[in-house]
Amino acid sequence: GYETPACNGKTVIVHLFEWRWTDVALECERFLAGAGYCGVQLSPPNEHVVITEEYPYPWWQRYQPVSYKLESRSGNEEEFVDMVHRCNAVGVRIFVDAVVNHMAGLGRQGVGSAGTSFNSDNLDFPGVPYTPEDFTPREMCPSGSGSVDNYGDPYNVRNCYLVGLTDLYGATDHVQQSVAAYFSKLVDIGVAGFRIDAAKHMWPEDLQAMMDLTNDLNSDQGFPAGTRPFFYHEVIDRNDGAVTVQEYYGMGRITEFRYSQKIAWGIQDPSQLEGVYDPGWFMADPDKAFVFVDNHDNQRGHGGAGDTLTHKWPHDYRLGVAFTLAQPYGYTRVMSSYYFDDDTDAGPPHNSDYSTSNVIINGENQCEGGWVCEHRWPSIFKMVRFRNAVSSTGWWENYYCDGNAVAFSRGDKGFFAMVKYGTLSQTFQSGMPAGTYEDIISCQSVTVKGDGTVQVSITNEEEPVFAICQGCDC
Ligand code: AAO
Repeated sequence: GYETPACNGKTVIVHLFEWRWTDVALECERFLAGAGYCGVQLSPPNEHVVITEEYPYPWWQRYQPVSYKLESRSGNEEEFVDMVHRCNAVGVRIFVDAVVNHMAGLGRQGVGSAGTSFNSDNLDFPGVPYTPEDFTPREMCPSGSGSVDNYGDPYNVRNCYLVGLTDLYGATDHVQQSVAAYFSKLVDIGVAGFRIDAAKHMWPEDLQAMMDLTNDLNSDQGFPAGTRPFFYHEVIDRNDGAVTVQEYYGMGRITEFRYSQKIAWGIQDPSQLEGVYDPGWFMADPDKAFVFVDNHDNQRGHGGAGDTLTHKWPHDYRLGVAFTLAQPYGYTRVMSSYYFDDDTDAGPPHNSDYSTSNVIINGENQCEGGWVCEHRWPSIFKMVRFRNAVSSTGWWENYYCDGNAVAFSRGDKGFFAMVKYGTLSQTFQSGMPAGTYEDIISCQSVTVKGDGTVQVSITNEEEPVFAICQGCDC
C-alpha cells in the first residue's frame, strides 16, 4: 500500500525546510537516527526558477519547476545522491516534496537553477521536455482569468493555473510518463516517498496513474523487495470547497489541515483538545490522515494560515507538538524552520551571494545561524521516542483535562501529561504496569503503583511535558 512509509514502524517525519543536502546528511547521522525519526521531508530537489529581480531568492521560487534535473538551491545531484545513501545507511528515510501539478509561473523565462533555459509564456520547458500540448488547454478552464479563482468548482481548481503557475495536463501519457520517470529516478537513488504538492489541483486518477507507473523502492538501499513508495498528498480541505480529502483515499495519506486548526484552538483552550480528531468535521480517517501543527506555508501566512501555532510562541508550540506526538490520530510531521520576521517571502539564512548557509549546532545541541530546529527541542524530539514506543495502540484512554493539566494513557504502553500554566504535581491513573520508569523529558525516576497510579511532577515551565513509556529511558 501507499499509506505507510518503509520505516520499520517509526512514526515521525521532520521537514527540514530549505536545508542543504550536505546538512541533511549530517543531521541524519548525528541526530535523527538516534532520536528515532522515520525520515526527512526535503524542499523540492528539482531545477527551479531563480528570482532576483522583484525579490531576491524567495523560498517559494522552488515551487516553480523548470525541469526535473536534481540541481536546486539545496545542492546538486551528487550531493543529493550522497545524502540519500548516507541517511538510508543509518535508517533515516528521505521524502521528496514533488511539484508536479505545474511548471513555472506565467511571465517567467530565462535559465533555471541547473542552467536550463525555459519560457513559461511559450509553455516551453526543454529540460523535461514539455511543450504546449503538455499543458491544460485554456478552454478546459472555466475561469475568466485562466487562474484558479473558484474553490467551489473542481474544474476551476484542477484545470486552471494555480496562482498563474503553468498547469500540466496530467491526463496525457507524456505528462504521466515524465512525472513517473522523475519519481522512478528518485526511488532508484533510494528515496522512500513523496509529498505531492498541490495534489488538490490534480485529478486523482491522473495522480494515481503517475504513482502506479513508479518503480518499487530500491532493495539495494535497504527496502524489502516489492515495497511501494509512501505518498502523502497536499490537499487543503476545511469543509469549504469542492475538493475533499476522501477523494484521495487509496492513494496514500492526505494532509489534514483541520487538525492544525483544532490543535491551535485546543492549546488555547485545553478543554477542546480531546476533540482534535473530529469525524463529524469529515476529517480524514486515522489511517489516512497526515497531521502537523504548522507547515512552511501557514507558519508565514501563505495558503490561508489564520489559526496557526508556530515556533514564534515557543511555550504553546511545545505543548502543541508534544500533544500531537502523544495522541493517536494520523501520521505525524514535525516542522523545522528558519527564523523570519514580518517578511514572509524571505528565503533561508544565506551567504552574501544568496547561497544557503550551513546549519550550525551549538554546545547545547541546538541550532544557530538563523535556523530554529524545532525538531531538536527536548520536549519535541523526546516525544518521537514516545510515539514510536506506543504506536501499536491506536487509541488513548484514562483521559483527564481540568482546563490546565491534560493527561492520558496509550493502552499500557505509555502515559503522557502536560500543563499549560505553571508547574504540576498531581496523581493520575497511568494505565501502565507497576514498576519504575524514567520521565523521558526530565529524566526523573517515577514509580507506577500496583493500582496503576503515578505521581506526576512537572517543575520546568520551559518543558511543560511528562512522558513515560515501556522500553523508554531518558
Ligand atoms: C508566487 C507568488 C504569486 C505568483 C506565483 C506565480 O507568491 O503571487 O502568482 O508565484 O508567479 C508557493 C507560495 C506562493 C508562490 C508559489 C510559486 O506559497 O506564494 O506563488 O509557491 O512560487 C492553495 C493551494 C495549495 C498551495 C497554497 C499556497 O491549494 O496547494 O495555495 N500550497 C502549495 C505549497 C506552496 C506553493 C504551492 C503549493 C505552489 O505548499 O508553498 O506556493 O507550488 C484556500 C484553499 C487552498 C489554497 C488557499 C490559499 O484555503 O482552500 O486550497 O491553497 O486558500 O490560496 C482558510 C481560508 C481558505 C484557505 C485556508 C487555508 O480556511 O478561508 O480560503 O484557510 O488553510
